[in-house]
Amino acid sequence: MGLTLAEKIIKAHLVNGEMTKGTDIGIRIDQTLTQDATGTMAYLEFEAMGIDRVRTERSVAYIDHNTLQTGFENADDHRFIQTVCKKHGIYFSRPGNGICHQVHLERFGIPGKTLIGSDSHTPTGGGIGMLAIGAGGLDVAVAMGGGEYYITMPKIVNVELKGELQENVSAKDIILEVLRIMSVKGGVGKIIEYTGEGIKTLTVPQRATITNMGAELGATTSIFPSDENTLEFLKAQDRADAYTELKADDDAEYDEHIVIDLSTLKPLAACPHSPDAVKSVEELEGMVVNQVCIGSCTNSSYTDLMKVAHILKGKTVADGVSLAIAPGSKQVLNMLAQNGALSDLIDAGARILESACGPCIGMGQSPNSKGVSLRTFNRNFLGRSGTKDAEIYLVSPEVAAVSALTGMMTDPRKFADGYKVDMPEHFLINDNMIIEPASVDEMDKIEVLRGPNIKEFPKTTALSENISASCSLKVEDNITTDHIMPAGAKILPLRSNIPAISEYCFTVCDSEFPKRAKELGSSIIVGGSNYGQGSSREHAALAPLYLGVKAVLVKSFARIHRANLINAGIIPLEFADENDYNNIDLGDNLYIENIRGQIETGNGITIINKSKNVEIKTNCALTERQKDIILAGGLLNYTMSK
Ligand code: MIC
Ligand code: SF4
Repeated sequence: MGLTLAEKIIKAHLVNGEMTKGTDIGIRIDQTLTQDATGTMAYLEFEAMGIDRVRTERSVAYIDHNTLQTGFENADDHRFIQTVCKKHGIYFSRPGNGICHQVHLERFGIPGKTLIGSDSHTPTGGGIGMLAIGAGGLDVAVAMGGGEYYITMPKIVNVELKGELQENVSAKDIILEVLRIMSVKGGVGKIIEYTGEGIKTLTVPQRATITNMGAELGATTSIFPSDENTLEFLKAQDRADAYTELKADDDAEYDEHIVIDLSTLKPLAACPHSPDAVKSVEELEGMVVNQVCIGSCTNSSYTDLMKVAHILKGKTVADGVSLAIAPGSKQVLNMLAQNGALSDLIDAGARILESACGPCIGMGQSPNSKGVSLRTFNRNFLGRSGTKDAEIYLVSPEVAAVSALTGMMTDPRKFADGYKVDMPEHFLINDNMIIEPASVDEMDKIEVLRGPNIKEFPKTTALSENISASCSLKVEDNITTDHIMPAGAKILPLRSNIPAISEYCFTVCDSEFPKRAKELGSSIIVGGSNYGQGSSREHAALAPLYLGVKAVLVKSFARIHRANLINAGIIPLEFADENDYNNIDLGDNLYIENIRGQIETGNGITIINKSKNVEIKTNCALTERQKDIILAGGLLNYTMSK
């Protein structure tokens, strides 16, 4: 039987386990990336491991999230990351150089290599045929130290693309269609592999839009073959030597098969507050729009913005609309500047932002009260924009641009005029904003500079014999990491200060939670299905850890968050019978006897709800390695003991 492309890359990197679906495997990691909001923690963890020099082929740190700098915190963190990188062998992409995923695709991505990044949209690299996976900071720190990365051997879903997109229907509409079909939890435990005649019509930036937003499916990653379009892209980035042709075997077998006919696809939008609440733009047409934001790691490529510039050229943004545009990288912004397209954007009334995440993570540009905002981004979770009652719709750059002109949701096919953006033969290349690490001889001379906001990684102890805890919070299905550990301009600067950031934990759902959890001392959180979807932020595990949370008991977990809980030493439990969700209430006294023994035996864990006098059976499927991590009190303790 032949192999899928993902299986081929896994096979070439397998260091532990066997490629049996559903079992744990350890893979060798060639490249890592971090961004600044998760990076400070990742490098503190790397330092704690006491390894001098990264052992990957390439590790890169990007500054792109915390760029608002309303106080000293972000700038101090940037300086810490810059110096730590210089010392330990990591390339440093300076603020202003662009969003990690966009820049990594342009300058570092290599087909067939493995990449993990402390950001959930790392699968963007699947657009050039990398096996690129989002992970928690600790996993990235371990990989930088040469350790393997553990995942559950995923099922492989084949999405076969047929035909060609109509004018002004775009790659964003393809991934929105996949989200409509599969939902935000449909990808858990799966890799999405794109094949079919239709992929030949898609450029690397278009493919990267699709693999990027595959994160919203909950998938382990998404991947396209590496073919002539990949070569064309790499050549234009002066990196033709990075190219290898890669594709699935003709007789590869997939676990699921989905066919999408590109020629019949229509412009789509994800409605508030979930990326899978997809409707056609036709259905929403005429809805008044207050704000339009174009950018983010999903849709800020040169070709996306050239299309936007063409639509806006010579026109003016509607009276009631504020239009913000953040080009994805310095390369993109500078190319627009040199060919005059930037002038078209400015002239039409766009507010040009720096090349960074910006409004996507609530770093400015929050909409007005109850405002309708169309965004080319990938997430529209409640409150993420910074305005809790705003209505965020996720759309393509084409929908965004035409709607900015009309002031209402508009189908861009009405604006079709035959214009097609050509892929540039040469991108503008200048890597002067990427700082190389010091040589091995020089590294000892580098002093790592730490600001007062940088506090140590919370220390943990080995797991106790019994757990006596109260239910400190009960939440519903589809809780995102933006609920657990909100971001935004006010809270993000505290990412390197766990005691301070913990004060905001779960405050979107319940403003009393941090205080209550601290008072209880030892507690358990209860939740529904797909708990922890969204970001890779390990702060969504570290803050609960700091507040005394010992276990999280839910109907089901999202992949990265579950791994982060284990890494933090918090026990991830799933109801054996989902009806037992109704047998626990806020404040109930819960008791787990001989928790260490129950974990070691691996037959599930029984919780006694003393307040209701009932026994609740839970599943806790841990691999031997994960058991050891939990028993040791987290991955850092476990790694250091080895
Ligand atoms: C996001 O899009 O939610 C983020 C901000 O990029 C996160 C990382 C973080 O929380 O720092 C992600 O996607 O992993
Ligand atoms: Fe940045 Fe938004 Fe992409 Fe996250 S999703 S990396 S915040 S642009």
